[in-house]
Amino acid sequence: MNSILMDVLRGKTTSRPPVWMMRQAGRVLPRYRALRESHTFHELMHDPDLCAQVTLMPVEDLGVDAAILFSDILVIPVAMGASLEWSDHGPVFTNPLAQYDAPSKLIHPDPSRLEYIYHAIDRIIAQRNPDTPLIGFCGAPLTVLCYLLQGVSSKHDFPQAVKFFYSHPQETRRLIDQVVELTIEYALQQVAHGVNAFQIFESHAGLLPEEMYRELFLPAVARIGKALKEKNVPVIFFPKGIGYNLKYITPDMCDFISVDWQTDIVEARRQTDPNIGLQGNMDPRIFYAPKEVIRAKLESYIPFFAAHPNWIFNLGHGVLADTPVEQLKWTVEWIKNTNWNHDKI
Ligand code: 1CP
Repeated sequence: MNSILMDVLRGKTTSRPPVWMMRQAGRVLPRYRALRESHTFHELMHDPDLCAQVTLMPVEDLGVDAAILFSDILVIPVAMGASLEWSDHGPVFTNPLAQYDAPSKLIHPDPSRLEYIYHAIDRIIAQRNPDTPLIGFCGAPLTVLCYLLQGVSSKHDFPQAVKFFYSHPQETRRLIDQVVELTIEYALQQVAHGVNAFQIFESHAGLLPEEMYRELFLPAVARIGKALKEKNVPVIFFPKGIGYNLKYITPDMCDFISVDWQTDIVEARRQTDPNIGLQGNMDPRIFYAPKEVIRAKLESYIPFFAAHPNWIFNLGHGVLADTPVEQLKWTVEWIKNTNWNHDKI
C-alpha cells in the first residue's frame, strides 16, 4: 500500500504529515446530510453499501489521507444486550445498568450482533482505492462503561457511572473484563476483515482522578492495544483529558497517542515516551475563526513537525456538526500543499 499515513504509523519519515480528522465521516459533509434526509443513522451503519459510501466520502470530498469506518463505539454495549435506540438527537439508553447491584449478570455478550459491521468492512475494502488505508476503531473500556452504566450524560460527567465505580469495585472489575473480552474479539475481527490501522477512543479519560484511571482503566486499554499489536496493526490511542497520565502510556499499549485540544502539543511531546508518535491536536472550534487564524495555527505546527516527524495531523476532538465544510477542505489542501521542510533547506 502506498500510503503516507501507513508510512508514518510504521515509523518512516515523510515530506509532510498525513491528515485525517476524527468524526470526518458523517456530520458535516453535504452528501452525508443529504443521505440522512432519507435514511436513519441506524440504516447507514447497517447497510453495507451505504456504510461504505459514507466511510469513503471524506476521502473523496475532503481529500484526507485515510478513511475511518462509519460505525459507533456504542455497538459494543448493544452487542452486550444494552437497550439502546438511535433517536434523531443521538443515542438513548432505556435501561441504564448503574441502577442494578450486579449488572455483570445481566450482560450477555453476543458477538454475532457485530457481524453486520464485518460485511460493511468487506464492502469498503472492495470499493476503496487500494492505497486508501481504512482505520478501524472501538471505544476504550471506561468510555464504553460510562454509557453502559449511565446512558448519555448531558454534561458528560457521568455521575451515576462514577458513583458505581466507587460503590461497586468488584462489579466494576467484572464489567471491565466483559467489555475488554468482547472488544478484543471485535477488534481482531475488524483486522481479519482488512482494517489497516486501529484507533481506541477514550473520550472520557478525564472523568476520574489520575491514579484511579491509571490503575483501573489504563491496563484494560493495554490489553486491547497489545492484542492488536500482536497482529502487527498500528494502534492509535485517543485518551481525551488524560493529563499527566500521558507519561504512563508505554509503547506496548499503542504506537501513537492522539492528543486532545486542551494539551499543548510540545508539552505532550515532552511527556510522552519517545517511541510513541503523536496525532492531533487542533481545536475543532478554530474553524469558526477567519482563515488567518487557522493558517497561523497550522504554521505553528511546521517547526514541531521538523523536530518530531512522527506526527499525524488531526483535531483535538471530533469535527463539530456545524463546522463550515469549506474550512475543512481548505485545511486539508493547505497541509498537502505546504512545504513542511523549509526550515531544513
Ligand atoms: O444523526 C447522526 O448522523 C448520527 C450521529 C452519529 C454519528 C455520525 C453518532 C451518534 N455516531 C456517529 C458516528 C461515529 N461515532 C464515528 C464514525 C466515524 C466518523 O464520524 O468519522 C465514530 C468514530 C464515533 C465515535 C463515538 N461515538 C465517540 C468517540 C469519539 C468522540 O466524539 O468523543 C462517542 C463518545 C460516541 C457516542 C455517540 N454516538 C453518537 C452520539 C451523538 C454520541 C455522543 C453521545 C454523548 O453525547 O455522549
